[in-house]
Amino acid sequence: MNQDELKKAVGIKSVDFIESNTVVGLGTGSTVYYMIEELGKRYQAGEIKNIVGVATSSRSQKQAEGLGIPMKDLNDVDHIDLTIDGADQIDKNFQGIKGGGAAHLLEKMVATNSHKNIWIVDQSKMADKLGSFPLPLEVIPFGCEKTFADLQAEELHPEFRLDDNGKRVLTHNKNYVIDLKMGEINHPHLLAEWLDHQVGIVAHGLFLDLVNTVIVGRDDGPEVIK
Ligand code: ABF
Repeated sequence: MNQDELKKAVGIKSVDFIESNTVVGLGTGSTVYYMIEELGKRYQAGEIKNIVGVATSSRSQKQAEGLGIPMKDLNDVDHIDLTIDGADQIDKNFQGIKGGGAAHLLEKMVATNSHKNIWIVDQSKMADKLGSFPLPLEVIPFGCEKTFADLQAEELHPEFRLDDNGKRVLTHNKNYVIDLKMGEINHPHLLAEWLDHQVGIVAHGLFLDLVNTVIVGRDDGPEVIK
């Protein structure tokens, strides 16, 4: 199967884990796209009833609304029962890097307010160690050049993420994205701790100790791990 077929297979499989009468966090990305399509199909068929979705991006919000899935803001739900999201890289300890789609701040807000998290990925996302995928940061524009210089001083190899026109990408919250192209991350928890204390950094893409189940797209079918 090609990568898109692997993504579709895990997206469809993940909907098996969504129960009626629950609040579902809807992630962002090309694999999640297939999950939302399948969820919409099963919701419209009455196979899954009485759900509320909480989206991690306007893209997912619009897709779910278009399928008739009732949606609420994170502030308007008591909690989220299950969030299904994609990931950019997952290591052997099921730690993850997210944010390739620049939605990692909202994704982390939803994930940390969810009772359970499932990641759906094609097999290319699995790695022994994190870091070969650049680590995304969301940084406030105010003083961002100072933030950038501090990251350089730590030899974290920062780069502002640019769009096709060479302009700095803006997130949902009108912040910039800096990607750290530092190679293998040997101590993700230590790095996360340091990043969490840099005042200009709103969020980073290290999602540690958050996922309960990973569904990996394999040629012989989706593999459910954990
Ligand atoms: C999302 O999933 C983002 O964090 C990440 O960039 C994206 C990657 O998944 P896909 O390959 O499915 O687009 O949650």
